[in-house]
Amino acid sequence: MKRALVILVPVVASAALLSGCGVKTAHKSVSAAPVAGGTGWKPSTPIKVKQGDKVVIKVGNLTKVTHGFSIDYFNVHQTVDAGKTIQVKLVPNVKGRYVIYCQLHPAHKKTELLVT
Ligand SMILES: [Cu+2]
Repeated sequence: MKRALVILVPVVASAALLSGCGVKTAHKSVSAAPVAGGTGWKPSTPIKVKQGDKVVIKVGNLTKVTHGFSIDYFNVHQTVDAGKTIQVKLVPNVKGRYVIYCQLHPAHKKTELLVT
């Protein structure tokens, strides 16, 4: 996973170049929510997007505490307060499975961004 950080800069740069070029926008939503035995993401299935799409993820929080939303590869590290919604935008230019996790709670169940 060390290698991902090295590749990150060109990915972000090309994402900026692509925006506004008629790229398809994919709207997704996921929320931090109570699950059996703790906190997880709803839906818990991977968020599926296509390589090169402009992805807008609405991240909600159905719990009573602040949660994090992180995807290391795309340098996403945000927080969403209880009952609030944030928008996370990214253009995944590399296919793969990327872990989505809460950086505030190690026990928070993870999900994935699946780029095909
Ligand atoms: Cu959390």
